[in-house]
Amino acid sequence: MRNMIMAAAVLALGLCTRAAAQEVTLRAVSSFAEKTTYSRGFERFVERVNEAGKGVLRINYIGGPKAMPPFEVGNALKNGVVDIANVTGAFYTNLMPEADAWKLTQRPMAELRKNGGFDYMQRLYAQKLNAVFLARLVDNNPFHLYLNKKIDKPDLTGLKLRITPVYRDFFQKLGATVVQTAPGEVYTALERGVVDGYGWPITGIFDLGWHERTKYRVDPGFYSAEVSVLINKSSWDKLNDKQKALLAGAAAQGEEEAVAEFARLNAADIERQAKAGIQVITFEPAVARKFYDEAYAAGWEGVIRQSPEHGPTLEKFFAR
Ligand code: 173
Repeated sequence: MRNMIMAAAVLALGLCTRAAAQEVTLRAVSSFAEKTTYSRGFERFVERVNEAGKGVLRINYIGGPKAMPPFEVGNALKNGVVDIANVTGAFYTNLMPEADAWKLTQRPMAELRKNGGFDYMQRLYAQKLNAVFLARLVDNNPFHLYLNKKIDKPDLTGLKLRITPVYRDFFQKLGATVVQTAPGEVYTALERGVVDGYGWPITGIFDLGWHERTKYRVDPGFYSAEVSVLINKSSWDKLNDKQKALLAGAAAQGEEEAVAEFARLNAADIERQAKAGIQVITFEPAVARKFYDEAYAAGWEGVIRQSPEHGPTLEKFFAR
């Protein structure tokens, strides 16, 4: 009898160890088109995890907006329809309006991870998105206004612009009429003249051919684009320490690389835009300064209006 119990115990232990050692597969989507600027950092993250994670953990990258509409990615992540998402805060403001505040950070992520700002957001991700924020893979990458009609001052009255929540408050404050679309609809909107321009970061307008339909870029840029890798909280909690360390390691590496990577990409696309004949609209220094400051003022007003509870605290952590 004693031997049988011992044998059963050994067997059970063996099964447990084997279960714990089994490779886990996580389903992932990106809210940006595959192999374009805002998916590349994430695709590098996936490659690193899958390379280092053989036999331990595998990310099954299902794809971009062809697999799932960008504005539905937050919901799919929250509900566990996918385990991992590459997505920007503006695409899930319906679930977590505070996520759009990442665009307003004026401090590096390394500092936010120390000053309490990151931890504050991480709690909101758990509460509102049932998610864990792993890494910001896009940073140091300003947004711009791109136009097909010339302006000589920061007055957007009479212009119809393509937006996401990133630009809404700012462009409206300057008098624009706005229409929200996913990135995948921008080309057609420009082609048909449905919009006179659009908001987008300094990089990536070549990915979907928008340079063919863009006459002007307005300088200066404003804010700092954010795209991050998130994981469903239940999926995360089920992982063992080794699996968690694998994801956290690749995430940390990606976040560390973002600032320098985008410094390089920004410079390259500024040059490429000039070569493509896109003209730069600038304002005199005092007007440019006001334009820039108004962007932040409108941005924070918007965040605080949508989240009176958390907006003011986020401003203290994020702003300079
Ligand atoms: O313009 C957008 O679609 C948008 O909000 C965004 C955010 C981060 C990176 C690129 C685009």
